[in-house]
Amino acid sequence: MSIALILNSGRAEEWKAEIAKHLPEIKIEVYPEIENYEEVEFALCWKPEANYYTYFPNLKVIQSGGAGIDHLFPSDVPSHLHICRIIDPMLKSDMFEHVLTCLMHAMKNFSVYAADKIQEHWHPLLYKSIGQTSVTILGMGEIGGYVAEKLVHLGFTVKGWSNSPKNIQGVNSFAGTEELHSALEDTDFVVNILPLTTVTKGILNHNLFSLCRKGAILINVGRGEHLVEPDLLKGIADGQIAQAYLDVFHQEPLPKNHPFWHCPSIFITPHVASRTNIRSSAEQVVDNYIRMTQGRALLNEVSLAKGY
Ligand code: NDP
Ligand code: OXD
Repeated sequence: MSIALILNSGRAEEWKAEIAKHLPEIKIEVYPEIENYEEVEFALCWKPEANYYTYFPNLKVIQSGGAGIDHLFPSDVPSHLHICRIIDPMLKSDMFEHVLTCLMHAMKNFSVYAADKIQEHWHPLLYKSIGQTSVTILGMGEIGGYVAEKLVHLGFTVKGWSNSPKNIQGVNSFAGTEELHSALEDTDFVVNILPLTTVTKGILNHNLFSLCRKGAILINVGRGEHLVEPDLLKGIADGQIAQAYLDVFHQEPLPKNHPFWHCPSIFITPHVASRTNIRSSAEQVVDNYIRMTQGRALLNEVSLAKGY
């Protein structure tokens, strides 16, 4: 039995060293340097190539190296394989810090002052305080629910939207397509932390923007394919969306000549909102490997039917 690491993240050696600390007697190989494909029962993957799961005839468990599993081609994976993902406190707290940074950057006009500095222009603006600011979070799962809770503690007005209603103190919960309108109306910021599924693909589009207050600000930390890019550019041109903070893109790295690079109202971070902390996440990966060998229930398994 062996573990294959199929990681297009440049972090394979780091993962290998951390897993080996817990499983010193197990063979851990970095794809494509696999001695015997038949020995592999467990694969830790990040953005593998299509059909990767067909290379290993005895594969049982596909473990995502992150929270999302959209990069694993879940709709193609045969149903006898199990897909698991990372749920880790560091993923949640780092995401909260990233979202808070975007919120405060916008509320306190820092991008305007950066431009003013180049012009040596002294021009005080009105700013928003936390108590005057409302945020809607799309996706109230492990990460979105945590971010919502922390923002409420800071004094933001928070609404959350998910498939099923949530009961988080201070958060106004909305569920399902029929309540999307209520979740979005009269909110200053829309933060997308949904998983990418066949249902959520393209959800950040013209229709959704038109449900928002004019001048709302979008923060997308979910996936690039949630966003219909031309609709955002049009929304910004029309003033419906005032600014967008984007961490994820259809194509990563964002291509050199992409219009987002040149739009002053779009702020770009290179998919760094919350990176998997390998040290704090390795234990659950190791635990899942052991559970698989013992035929026990796996941790953080996703539903192939739901796609998340
Ligand atoms: P979870 O699976 O825990 O939560 C998903 C949430 O989305 C749930 O609340 C779920 O509702 C809701 N949801 C799913 N589909 C729909 C739908 N069609 N309509 C309404 N709500 C829906 O995921 P995590 O919180 O762990 O992670 C979310 C995503 O964040 C990841 O999939 C990944 O794409 C992204 N991410 C991005 C990172 C970055 O650095 N940019 C880092 C980490 C994650 P319900 O609760 O009712 O099931
Ligand atoms: C994740 C990510 O899904 O980093 O964990 O995007």
